[in-house]
Amino acid sequence: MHPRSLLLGLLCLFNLSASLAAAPSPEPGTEVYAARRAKLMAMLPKGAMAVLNAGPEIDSNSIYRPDSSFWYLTGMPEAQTVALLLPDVPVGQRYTLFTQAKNWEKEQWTGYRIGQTQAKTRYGADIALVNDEFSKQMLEHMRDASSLWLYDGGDAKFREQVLANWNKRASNSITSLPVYNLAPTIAEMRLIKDPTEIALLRHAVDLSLKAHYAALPLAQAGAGEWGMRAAMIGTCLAGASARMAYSPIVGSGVNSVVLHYDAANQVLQPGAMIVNDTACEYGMYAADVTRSYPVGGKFSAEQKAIYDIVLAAQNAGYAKAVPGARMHEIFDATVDVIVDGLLKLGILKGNKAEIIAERRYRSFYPHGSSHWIGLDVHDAGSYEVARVPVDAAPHLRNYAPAQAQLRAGMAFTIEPGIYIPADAKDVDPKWWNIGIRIEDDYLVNAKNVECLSCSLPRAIPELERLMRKH
Ligand SMILES: [Mn+2]
Repeated sequence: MHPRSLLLGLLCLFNLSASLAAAPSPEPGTEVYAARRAKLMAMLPKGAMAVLNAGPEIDSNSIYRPDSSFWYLTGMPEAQTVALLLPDVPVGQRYTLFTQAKNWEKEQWTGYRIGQTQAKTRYGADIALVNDEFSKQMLEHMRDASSLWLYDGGDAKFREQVLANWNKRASNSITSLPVYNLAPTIAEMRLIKDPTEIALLRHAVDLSLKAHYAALPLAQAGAGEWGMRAAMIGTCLAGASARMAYSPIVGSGVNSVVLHYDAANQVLQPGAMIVNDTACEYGMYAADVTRSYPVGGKFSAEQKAIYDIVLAAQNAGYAKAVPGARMHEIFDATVDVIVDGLLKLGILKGNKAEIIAERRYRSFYPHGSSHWIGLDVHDAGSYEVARVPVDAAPHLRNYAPAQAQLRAGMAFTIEPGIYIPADAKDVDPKWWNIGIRIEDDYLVNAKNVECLSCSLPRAIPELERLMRKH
């Protein structure tokens, strides 16, 4: 290697690591959350009262993660927190946080609690009370409220308690006292990412690419799926991820055709196809990135033939992804390319229009092309599904006829795939156990749609080169 190219290479490495320096994931300022709450409160009718729960502690074995919509409006990381929003009371009294009481004897075991002082100074609450106060306060404010907007964060017990009290009051009222689920309203806000969110999402994607680079050279015969998984988790956590964006999928051979295989306990067999669908969470934001390549890094003719179709499908989807485009146009474009390609290889047989109308491609392409990303890997926000037969399969209800139009600030994936299981009916065995998915993350800007993750190579020669580097 020429000394200058070595130097350039080192500089590139340095820049990559400098831009992803292992800083603790940032806390956006209280003004960011205050602005979101103000926007939400402006949408609520006069006399509304909104109650939000941070969500239950599900797993004592991992770091507590508050519900995404709760976080979106509060930035509060602590369990057993409830937020009360009263849009019509004077400024300075509209936002109450109910949090755990400070208690050193308990904190010594399970960690410092935020407490009521910091709930105000660090998290912007107008009023901060211990969570034991919630029931009493709730009843008091219910007397003045004319509608209830509830977000339970997945805590069914909380929902029942709040609803029981509201319904008791409503049943004794001569005017109607409606109760609404707040989730769709917050979801529509979350669909359009603000600059703070976009910065965090970009970082989550960049860190995820670093994880993929770490895994590529480990795809060697005799090694384990777990080694690739471990390298990626290690990269994410070393980059200050609190957790992965989702359970990593590193499936080789027979597991490459299983969409959500996450055991990662098989030995890599020479030449077997690997689907690696792994990404980091950063600052609560989830990336979602998939690359597929064979163990040892040399594509067979059959693997290459399928790979080229999937890559062409993804590019065709991206070509449709312009501001104003409807979500289903992306999916339709991927289906068109995949059906053409599989017909040409003789894996699908028959008439193209019939195959598409009967959705027979689903034997090999059983999922949608796209979903929103953000605080959740399958992020909140409607796809504006229309014209769906009542008996349609769930994935069709979710994706295929999605009328949602791409608007600036939306973030989503394009992830076509082809999966040919062993014993696939009427399919030449040479195609069996080839599973390939290519998934990238996209951001809608004012005038274009930007691929955030496409610097991670997708072309076969580049992938082969990266895997040989070992
Ligand atoms: Mn995905």
